Amino acid sequence: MDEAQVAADLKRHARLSLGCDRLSDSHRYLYNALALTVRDRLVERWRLTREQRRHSATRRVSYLSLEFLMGRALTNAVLNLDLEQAVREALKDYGCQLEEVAEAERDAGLGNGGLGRLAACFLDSCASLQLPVTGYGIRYEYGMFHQRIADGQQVEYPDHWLRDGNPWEMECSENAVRVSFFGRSEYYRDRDGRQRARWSATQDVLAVPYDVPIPGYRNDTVNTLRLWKSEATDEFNLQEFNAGSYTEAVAEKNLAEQITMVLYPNDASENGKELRLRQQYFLASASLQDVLRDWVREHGDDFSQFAGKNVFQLNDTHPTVAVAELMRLLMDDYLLGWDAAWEITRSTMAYTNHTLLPEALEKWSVGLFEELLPRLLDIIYEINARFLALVAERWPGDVARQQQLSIIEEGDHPQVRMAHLAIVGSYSVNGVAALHTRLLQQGLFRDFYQLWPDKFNNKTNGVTPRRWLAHCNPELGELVTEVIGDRWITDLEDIARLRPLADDYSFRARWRKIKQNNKQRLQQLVQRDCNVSFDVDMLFDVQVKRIHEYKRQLLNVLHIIHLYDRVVRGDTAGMQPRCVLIGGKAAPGYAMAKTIIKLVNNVARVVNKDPRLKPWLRVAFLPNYRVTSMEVICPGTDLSEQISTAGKEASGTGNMKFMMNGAATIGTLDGANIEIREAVGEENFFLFGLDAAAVVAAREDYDPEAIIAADKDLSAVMKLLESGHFNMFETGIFDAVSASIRSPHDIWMTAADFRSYITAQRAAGTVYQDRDAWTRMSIYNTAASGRFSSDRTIIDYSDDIWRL
Ligand code: GL4
Repeated sequence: MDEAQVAADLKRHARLSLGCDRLSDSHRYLYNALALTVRDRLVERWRLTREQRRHSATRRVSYLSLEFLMGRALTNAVLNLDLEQAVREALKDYGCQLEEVAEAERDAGLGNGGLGRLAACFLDSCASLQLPVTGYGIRYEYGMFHQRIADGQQVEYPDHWLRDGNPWEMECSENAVRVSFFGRSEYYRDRDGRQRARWSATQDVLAVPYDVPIPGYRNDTVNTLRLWKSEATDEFNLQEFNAGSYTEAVAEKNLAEQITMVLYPNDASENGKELRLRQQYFLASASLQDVLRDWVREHGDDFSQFAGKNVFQLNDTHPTVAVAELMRLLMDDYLLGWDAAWEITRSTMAYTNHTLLPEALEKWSVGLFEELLPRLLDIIYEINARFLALVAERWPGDVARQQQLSIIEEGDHPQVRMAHLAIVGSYSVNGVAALHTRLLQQGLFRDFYQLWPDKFNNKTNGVTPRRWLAHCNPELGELVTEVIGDRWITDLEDIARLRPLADDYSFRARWRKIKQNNKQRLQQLVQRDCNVSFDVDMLFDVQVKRIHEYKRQLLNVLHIIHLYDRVVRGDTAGMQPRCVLIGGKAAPGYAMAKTIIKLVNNVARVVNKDPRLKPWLRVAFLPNYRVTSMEVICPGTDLSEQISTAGKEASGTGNMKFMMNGAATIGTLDGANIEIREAVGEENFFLFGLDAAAVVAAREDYDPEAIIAADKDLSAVMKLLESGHFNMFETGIFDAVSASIRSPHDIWMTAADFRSYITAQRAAGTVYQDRDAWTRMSIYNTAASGRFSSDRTIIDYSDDIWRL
């Protein structure tokens, strides 16, 4: 029945909503008409979900994140609403495939990488589990930059993703709130003689919410992602207007609107720009005001039950100024005393840490805070004074400990340590994989752990099996459903029932056929975007993720050069032919990461143009890696590269997507790799390298020159790299790369893991040559991926932290 209705709605939206006469002329119009058609089916469920929540007594969660890497919405909504049949039928009238129409949608790239995509997977899981969780984020006008490769080098282009309109957002101007900046704190006594504060002479901007529907999987629940856009307030113009400068007043609009103009493209490194702090405060303040306003609407100014009914989950330190902002709102606006406000704050805030890298730990200069957010700084000082009194009680006379723990880092340029503010101000601190949480407890946050052991907990990451299996790998999904039923889609542990089928010859043959089809799709993508010909009979070896030294794309390149060297020397006995794909963006200011991209491209060019290499090795760098490319990449991958220096990758989530789609992993004992290996069994995982403890120990007397000298393969690789073989008319461009490998201070320890990496790669190649053995391993990987569903992660958050 819905088939006819979908077709009719499509036609109606084309005519009445879009004013378009000939839909079939453009996929863009068809996409928009289809998006509106699907959206219609969301809005009523959305209203009902909100309605139900209003009358329910449960706690609600606000997930605060500067990043939500959503990717495309249309196909996701079609899957979750079970509209595929109807939509395909309706599109026949236009001679169109759903896949083609879906291509017209631009990725919502409001995030950098793993951290932002995790937030997106969490939203899908919360809606699918029908949990009352609202995402709060920023509606960046420009998302993650578009990457092109020119002459082997990354070039960034702005991502104006909203240019053609966004059918998935609903502006709610009636719910706009004001956010203040600058000005000063004022203290006064109220009528009862109580000391109070207010923030005066501020410059305000408006935060206007845009709501995005988040459909659960076939359960009629539609949750909300609320994204804030900054706009100028009206009185701005008025003041200036009266002063006779109307145009200048209108120009002020720009200043206010700058706040949400662009996503900062740094992953796992801070950049300390003032505008970034404005974004953080803007998000925190607008979101908290929104929740408090709702509360007051229902309960008046009685906050006694507030903490029992609300949680704010802070996605890394980025929104952590929320700790101080909640104090301010409760005290200055709602007139609570310090103790009552603090009790509410420290029992509603929960903090997730996503990295141990020191360069990513946010600190803001006290001077900047004082100017931009003076009232907030007062509150932070007071929180710190009371906290340090506690520290002094616990460790009397231990001044060093006070300095280490203090929220304020003293010195010539005092700084606010956002992680310390987050830990002090919240009731839960979690890491994102078992090893990562252990390292937080024993290393970075050791003193805090001693003080409050019960605050700390682990929540191993996960990814949504809807997007990352059912949607992106429909053939495999259908095979799985055929043999074990479709329960896995909402309860991924059930996929373990696949395991015995690895012994079934004909099942393996079908599994293999699907992998071949998916490799073909990937081969086409590589042909189109890289102009490199991959061969689906070769092993597809893939590393896609942000380019970062700790992720060691460089180690991968050394392996490629080693294979090249072997082929050129004629040492190909037992060698497995491979296609190596590398993709990812470098932060625009990260010179070494950009050099690594250039190196991959130069090596690829030398390899691909040499006819001797053609039967053995092909290499491509995929430009503009994003959510939508991963949807083609992970189903078509044989071998997943998870080769970070142990102790550096907090969790990883790409590793989980690959595993779910039947790739084997070559990896270090880092992040969630450890748990992946435990789940699939060590015989089905290509392990190499130093573990986290050994990395720390080896650093003491690390001597890469000696390692290189003692390893003739590595010597040969370094020689090729340093001979200019890959940079003929570009003298010296890779000097920094080879110098870093040779440096005793190379904290990424690339040379240390070279030999065991090469050995593990060989082992993978050998297993691949045994088709049945490899297919078994592939099936075992998918079958063991149950634990890595974000549904499991969210159930853990819900049980232990949110207590929903
Ligand atoms: C990250 C980690 O680097 C990554 O390992 C993890 O999977 C992800 C989600 O928890 O968070 N931290 C930062 S910062 N960026 C990330 O992607």
